Amino acid sequence: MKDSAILITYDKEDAVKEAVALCDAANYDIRKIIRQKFLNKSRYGLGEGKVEELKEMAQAIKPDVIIYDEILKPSQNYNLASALKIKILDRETLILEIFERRARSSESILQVKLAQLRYEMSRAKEKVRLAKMGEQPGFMGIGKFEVDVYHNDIKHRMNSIKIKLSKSSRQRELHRQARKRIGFKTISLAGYTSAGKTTLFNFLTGETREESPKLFTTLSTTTRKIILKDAEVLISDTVGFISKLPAYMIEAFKSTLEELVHTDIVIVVIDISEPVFELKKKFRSCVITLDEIGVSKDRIIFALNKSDIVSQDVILEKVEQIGLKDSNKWLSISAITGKNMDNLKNLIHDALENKPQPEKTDYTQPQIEINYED
Ligand SMILES: Nc1nc2c(ncn2[C@@H]2O[C@H](COP(=O)(O)OP(=O)(O)O)[C@@H](O)[C@H]2O)c(=O)[nH]1
Ligand SMILES: [Mg+2]
Repeated sequence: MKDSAILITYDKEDAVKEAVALCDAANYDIRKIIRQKFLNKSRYGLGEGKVEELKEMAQAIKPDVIIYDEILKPSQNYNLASALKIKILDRETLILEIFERRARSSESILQVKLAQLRYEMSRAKEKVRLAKMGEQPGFMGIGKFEVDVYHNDIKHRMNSIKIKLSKSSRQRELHRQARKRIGFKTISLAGYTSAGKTTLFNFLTGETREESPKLFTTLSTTTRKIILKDAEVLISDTVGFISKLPAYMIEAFKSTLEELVHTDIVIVVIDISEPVFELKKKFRSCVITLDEIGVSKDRIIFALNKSDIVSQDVILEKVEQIGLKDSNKWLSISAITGKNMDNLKNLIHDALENKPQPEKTDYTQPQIEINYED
């Protein structure tokens, strides 16, 4: 059973779509969406009138959580939670929950834990201040802690995770995971949130209605077996790239992408209906990140999705602008109408057949920093 949620986000179509896709990735069932021109009004993150409205709405809907698609200060979170008597998740907590759900290897679990502690650390001071003011006794269970004790405790936990990480066995686990899949070629869907990965996944898996074999359910809840031109292949939906990702989450994010390293083909799903500026930025960040984690270029296919709402001329123009013009590894598709799906399958099939030997990549090398923030 999914937990239910009321989602508060911006009054912009793209923001709503992204927020909905994030809630979906975290497995929340959205019962209601509140759109706001501005988020982060001082006391509650919302205007007081809106809070009253939300109170009534929450009484009727009784959601398990309220998801607030922005960062909330501890005081705002506390005020809103007290007013509504419901757990509040801000955008960063939501993203961390998604990573937590997706983390599989011990390294990935540690990376996510580390990011969660960083989140806590950045809020520790204010939490302690709130607790000390006596206004919020026992707030978040830290009322009895002194600021230094609390800080040191988080620091201590972070350090012990860092030590474990330095000894972790990512390579070994990845190989073990790869061995489990032996006998099957694998395809993974990557790309930004709301590009249409899940829609494409459902289209491709819905066609054959092949049940996931028991063996693979332990690998991932989002991996299924499909028939691709008479061959059985495994296809996985992945966590996806997230725009406005805070810098401290980047390692945790990358660790959730590790399954891509041993996938035969990565389909990067791109929302071609987005403005060129966004498109370029996202395209670049996908390509760089995949390269960093060790996915070689010849294993990537670009699926330019949502072509049902963009004219062919515009698509070609955008293809040129993102620098894909001379590549034969892209295709415009529509996961909704099914446009070009047979061609996509052919392209995947051919890529699987001609799959070159995996390149040797040293994953232990430090990686170049890139800025994922907008
Ligand atoms: N017009 C159009 N919308 C699409 C297409 N594929 C997905 N969408 C919409 O884009 C939004 C995000 O899709 P989703 O599959 O959840 O994206 P994900 O975050 O990448 O898994 C949803 O509202 C989909 O209905 C497409 O081919 N055409
Ligand atoms: Mg999805």
